[in-house]
Amino acid sequence: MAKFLVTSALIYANGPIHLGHMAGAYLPADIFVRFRRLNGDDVIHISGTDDHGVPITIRAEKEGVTPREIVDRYHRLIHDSYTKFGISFDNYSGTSRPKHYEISSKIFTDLYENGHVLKKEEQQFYDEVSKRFLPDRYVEGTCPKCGYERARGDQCDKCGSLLNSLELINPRSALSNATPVIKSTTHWYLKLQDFEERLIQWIEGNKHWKDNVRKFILGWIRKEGLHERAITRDLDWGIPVPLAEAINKVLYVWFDAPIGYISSTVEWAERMGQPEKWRDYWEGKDVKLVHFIGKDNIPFHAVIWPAVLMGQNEPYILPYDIPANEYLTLEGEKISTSLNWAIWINEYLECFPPDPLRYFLAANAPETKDADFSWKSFQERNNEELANILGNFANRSLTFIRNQMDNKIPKAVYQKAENELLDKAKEIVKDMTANFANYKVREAVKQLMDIARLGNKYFDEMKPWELKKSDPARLDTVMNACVNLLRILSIAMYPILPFSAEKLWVMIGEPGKITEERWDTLGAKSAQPGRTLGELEILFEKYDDDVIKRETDKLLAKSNLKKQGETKMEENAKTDAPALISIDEFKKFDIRVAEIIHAEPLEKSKKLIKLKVKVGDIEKQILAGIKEFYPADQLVGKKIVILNNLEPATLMGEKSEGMLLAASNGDRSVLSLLTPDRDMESGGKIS
Ligand code: B3M
Ligand code: ZN
Repeated sequence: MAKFLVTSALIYANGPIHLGHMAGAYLPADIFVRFRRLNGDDVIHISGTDDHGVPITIRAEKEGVTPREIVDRYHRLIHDSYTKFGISFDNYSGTSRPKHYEISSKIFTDLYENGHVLKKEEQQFYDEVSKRFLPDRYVEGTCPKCGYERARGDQCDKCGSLLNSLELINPRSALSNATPVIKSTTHWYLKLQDFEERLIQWIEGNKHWKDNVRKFILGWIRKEGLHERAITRDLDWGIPVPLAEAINKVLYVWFDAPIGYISSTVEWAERMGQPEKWRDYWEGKDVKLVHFIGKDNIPFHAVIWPAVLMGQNEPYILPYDIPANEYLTLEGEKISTSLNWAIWINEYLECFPPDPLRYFLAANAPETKDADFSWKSFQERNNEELANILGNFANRSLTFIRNQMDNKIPKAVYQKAENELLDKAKEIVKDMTANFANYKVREAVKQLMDIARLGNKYFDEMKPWELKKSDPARLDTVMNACVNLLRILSIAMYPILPFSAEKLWVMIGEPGKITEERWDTLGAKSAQPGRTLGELEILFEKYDDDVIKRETDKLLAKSNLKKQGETKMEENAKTDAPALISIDEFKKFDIRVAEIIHAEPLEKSKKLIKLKVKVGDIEKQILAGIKEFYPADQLVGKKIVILNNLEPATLMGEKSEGMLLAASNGDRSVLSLLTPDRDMESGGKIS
């Protein structure tokens, strides 16, 4: 059993949360902790809102309310979205609570007393219209590193550089739009250079970090260097700098925000009635501290925050891992809150359950490179994977037991097929362990579907509807195996699809809770024969085109992106729709009934079967990629449908003089040859 302190980034309490946030940090964190808990590890998941900084005060000024009102409103909304989306925090706090002020002041004081803080007079932008200094996002301008025109005073969103606002080209005040003047003011700086050697050694030693994080941060240090950085600001919203001479100065939001991880853990310990218990985690040498964040937060978590921790008197541990994700785009475009090009989680949840989106974001997680969300691919993943594969296996198995077997789990005498089926599933689950442990959720999703596919294949091969008459004892065994496979599936899907997993658990008649199960002993227990199944429900609803169109229309209607021209989504819609053809074009296709007179698998190929067919009086050879779906010897005598006038081709040294027509479902797990509905002569024309 290992011990984990898992944190998710403290999101600014200045607006609702969107699916990019979810994909970047919160969902991967939740999947990880749910897996860890099932694995029997000691884990707490800590987060909260980031209540300070310019993002909050700008919003408050725009609305003419206090920062407190903004923070309270969005803290509630954000927390509610997480809860409904199934993000399972052990504690959710906020950085404007008194405990956080106390701890942050102490952390600043330690650094100060240990000589790591420097006081300096510096030049800063000042807005003469609003009569204020302009920290961070109060100034915008062109990024000196990459030329992006909407860089903010503290950071460029385009290239990720941390900036000093004075470096901005063409600066303008976000308050009045005026060009600011430069004035001097006093600030306190954290001397990052004091920690240079330790930091670099530490980062270089963290070979287990994801490449995108470790390489990024080493490159960042090389480029930016480690020098002093201002950790105070001229603002009236924030934690007052705990020095008598610091008047009207607050701690920089990025200084106090990560301290929120500690104060939220302290709050948790107090809530547990064991106020010192937070030390077991923050000071436990055996504890793995894992920060889930988005890519733009890497320098703060991998350099500045560890430096702050290194400068403390308390024996805090350093981060063990920082599995930052890349970005998620939306319909091919960068998510933008200012242009309202985003899907807000609270709005999504008004129309859909959480699991389909959890599934999509897990299957398309931006783990090592950017990934995209589109409503169309959401529909495909939901309908073709969740509903057609996973949901379908559960539904057909449990419906059969309900309708044909008294709704009770039958007893079993397993034969080779059942042992193989369940062993294979357990083998896959074992492989999933390493993927969950290494934040490779995309891989885990594929494996989950593989288990469900095994189930469907077994069901198809065993043909329970035939066994009902021919061999009722065998039928008992088969359906018992299906329930046991569903039992394994429920546990395996729980980290990603917790709501559906719990539903399925009840449907297969399990009396306890999934969370009482253990990942490592999964499959050692089995479904109790004789137990009655729970009420059957549809696990995953399918979404038809109307629903998806409603959502894309909604997205376009509320966004300002459209005003800037056609979106990629609209362009794609044009090219995606199959082009219309005329009846004359269709007439060019010579489609005919053909009779298979000979079939043999092509040795050298995994997919191809060599067919001899008769089309009227003519015999021809066709190579068909159906080996995985039909044994060659069952094909002879079948009447099929072919495209007769396809240009001949040579495949693997064999000629092919036509194409057989077949239907397949989206993931090609099932393929079905088209055959005429009535007996037809070969050569019959199809029109
Ligand atoms: N609030 C930035 C963000 O929301 C910042 C993260 C703080 S994590 C300690 O992306
Ligand atoms: Zn830039």
